Amino acid sequence: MGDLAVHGRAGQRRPIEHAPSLPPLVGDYEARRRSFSWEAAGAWLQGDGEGHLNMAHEAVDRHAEGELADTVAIRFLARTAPTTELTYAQLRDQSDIVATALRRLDIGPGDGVCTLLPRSPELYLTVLGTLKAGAVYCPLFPAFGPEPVLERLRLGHIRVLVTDTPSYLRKVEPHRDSLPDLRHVLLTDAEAAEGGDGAGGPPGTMPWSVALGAGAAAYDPDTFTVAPTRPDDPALLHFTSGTTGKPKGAVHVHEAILAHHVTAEFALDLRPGDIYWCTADPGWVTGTSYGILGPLSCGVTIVTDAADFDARRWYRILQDEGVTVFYTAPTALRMLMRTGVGLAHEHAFPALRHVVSVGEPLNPEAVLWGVEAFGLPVHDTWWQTETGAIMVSNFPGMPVRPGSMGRPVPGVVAAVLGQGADGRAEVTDGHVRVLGPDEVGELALRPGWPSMFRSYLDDPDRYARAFADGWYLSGDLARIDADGYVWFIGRADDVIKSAGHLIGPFEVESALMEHPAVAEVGVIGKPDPLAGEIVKAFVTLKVGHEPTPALARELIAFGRHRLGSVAPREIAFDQALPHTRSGKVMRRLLRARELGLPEGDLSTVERPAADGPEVRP
Ligand code: 6R9
Repeated sequence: MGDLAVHGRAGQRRPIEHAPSLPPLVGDYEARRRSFSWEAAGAWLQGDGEGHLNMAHEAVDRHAEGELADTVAIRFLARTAPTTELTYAQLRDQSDIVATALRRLDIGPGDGVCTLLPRSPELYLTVLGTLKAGAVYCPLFPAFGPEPVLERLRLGHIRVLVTDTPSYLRKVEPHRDSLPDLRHVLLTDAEAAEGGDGAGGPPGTMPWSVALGAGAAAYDPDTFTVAPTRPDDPALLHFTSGTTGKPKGAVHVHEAILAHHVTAEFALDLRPGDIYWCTADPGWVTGTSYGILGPLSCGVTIVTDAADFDARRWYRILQDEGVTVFYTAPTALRMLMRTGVGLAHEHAFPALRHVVSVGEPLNPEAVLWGVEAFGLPVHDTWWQTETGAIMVSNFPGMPVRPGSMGRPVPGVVAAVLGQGADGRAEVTDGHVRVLGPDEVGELALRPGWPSMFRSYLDDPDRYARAFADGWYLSGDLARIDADGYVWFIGRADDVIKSAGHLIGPFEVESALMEHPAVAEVGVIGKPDPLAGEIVKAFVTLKVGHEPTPALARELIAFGRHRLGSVAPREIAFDQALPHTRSGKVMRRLLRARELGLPEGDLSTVERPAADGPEVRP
């Protein structure tokens, strides 16, 4: 697919009353790329002048004294309660108080602090307070069941958990004895008991309000100091689930904030004055890097919503809050698409300037739907828990190539490496093969950006295996075209080998997505005596379409017409596909279920696949 010329709002289908007043920041990508160095970009960091650097200072405190002091840093939309706000100055003071409260609980450098919370003021304050105390912040998906919670609390040697009473009682309390490292549980909804001295709530817990009250009483703004952390001291711990085995804890350090900042500016186009909405779950790496730290470092106003997905509510937020930059994920976009573009057109988004996506392949169909719904193409970004920040992006102002993830962030070197038999990069005598334009192999990056993970917690071997010959190996297959655009093929684990062809699931899924009845697709390889594997597609339908054998036949013909021999041979209709909590279609699980294999680690599954009727033509 060719370039989509997107400069400003030219070519949109709907009239927009207000032209955008801000030209994109990146401007000339080539010039930015040539002149960029991390060292020079580091001049943005304030530090304390003595070699110390703390993320929370760079994200918040640096704005709390100057022109942005009274700017709203975060607007909290609640399900039913009224909206609340914190300015940059208030966010600084309140996170100082949380840091003071944590210190009073004897929490300091290196200690792990977890949240098991929905998007709420307590979550944001815990993140910043933890960093200010020099401790390490670790988010958990609020919808996690007991097992993944306990496993991560144990693996992370977590000392403090901030959560609410129902979550605590159900997920943690019955196993508290097996968590010797867990010293404090702070409950955001518990009340202090009458005449309380910290009591209230279940035994072994403390109301958040009591801990905070003690912090507030001890807090002196004149003498408070942010922990003097070093640039490479641990700051964040993000668990990412392997396809099998135990979750990996990727450790990030304080200087990562420079990459969060630079990429939030380059790829998300953020600057003071922006109203920014990131829909990522706070338990996911995106929720931290671009739900909190990156955008605050740019001095924007963040909008957060505590409610679950609801298409009408989302359009209303975009419209009524005057959102200028919207960062979301392909599943969310497909859920919007499923309700039809008419609902989008009942609203107006004159303030919206940039719509961005992350987390899994963005089908060309979704890019173009953005033009229809918002008057803006969706811009894709690619990165991983391990990279900590966006590595590849369709930059604002650069022609978007629908289906491509874009080009490397200035300061990041990407390459595609030749594959061995297992689909991963082949290492011969310690060396890898760097492939040429359009050749398919494993996507690799030259380490050297500040948000690179520095270890997998307690697992040095696994960390070592992520590198070869000076490259970080992503585990994704891709190709890079002659103009430097990176095209996603699939996870190395998900690629299908059929009759001698290597088939990337993304290409097949994108082709089927162009059929008007299709809402979402996941494809897998199913063993076949003749071809090795054949492609099987699991399809959910848009509102108003019925799963019939005739439609299955039509989809197969549609796929064959577009894709030829790599088209799916079997179609199954499902009510819903299994997703991870960060919105990725779990092809591994579709395959395991299809083949009756063990399902492996399911801790991050968002919802089980409904046993929808399977229809074979
Ligand atoms: C931020 C995040 C990383 C994996 C990554 C890849 C997939 C992410 C993508 C994408 C295609 C994109 N992925 N962005 N695939 N196009 N734009 O997602 O981190 O949860 O660790 O997942 O997600 O497979 O390797 P994480």
